[in-house]
Amino acid sequence: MLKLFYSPGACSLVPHIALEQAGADYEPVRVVLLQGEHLKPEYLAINPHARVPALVIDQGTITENIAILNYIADRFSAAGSVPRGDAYVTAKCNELLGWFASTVHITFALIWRASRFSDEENIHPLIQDYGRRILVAQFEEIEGLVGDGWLAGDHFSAADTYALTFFRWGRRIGMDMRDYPKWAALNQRLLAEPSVQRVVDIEEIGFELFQPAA
Ligand SMILES: N[C@@H](CCC(=O)N[C@@H](CS)C(=O)NCC(=O)O)C(=O)O
Repeated sequence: MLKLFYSPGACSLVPHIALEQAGADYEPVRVVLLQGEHLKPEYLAINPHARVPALVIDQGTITENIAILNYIADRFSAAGSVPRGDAYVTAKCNELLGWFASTVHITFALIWRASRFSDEENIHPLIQDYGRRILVAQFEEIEGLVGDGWLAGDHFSAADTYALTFFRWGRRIGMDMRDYPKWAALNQRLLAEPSVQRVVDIEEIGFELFQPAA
């Protein structure tokens, strides 16, 4: 059976929803980042980079969200991960995932993990402040990408659920998410999906931080 190592509300939410949407036979294994469980030897044996998500399959372990999501897409041929069947739509979804993982996610690291960018503690507030400023521009870009449907293709994909995850993180750092009404509406469409509801329940992360109120 597959095992997905996740932390509640972390970017592992994205493959968690993809597995649930695919109807996969998998075991969700909780690794609570706030309690430092990802730094313990047991978890470092699974992912030496000390990050979630990690997906353990029969052949070995897959880390890195984009690799995991493309594996889920190929293995299950189901919606909710990376669309298959139209090479352009597949590429557009991966394009968004690449930007999210390499840029927007890293902006949150500037805010939450400033020590990763400098060991001089006195400049950490500057790094965090810079992160907050560039995040506004990135969030505006996400808002501009959202239409009436989904971000890539005619069904929700990992691009949508990654954006859902960022929205919640925006609330966590106190951003006024009322500035992004189209994105909030995208969240509502996602939260109406039974697979998304099930994962919110499994991870026990509640619905309120997905709502726009500041
Ligand atoms: N490049 C990795 C990054 C994963 C990542 O940073 N995950 C976060 C949770 S959202 C994490 O495990 N953070 C632990 C830490 O920063 O110590 C990926 O895309 O999978």
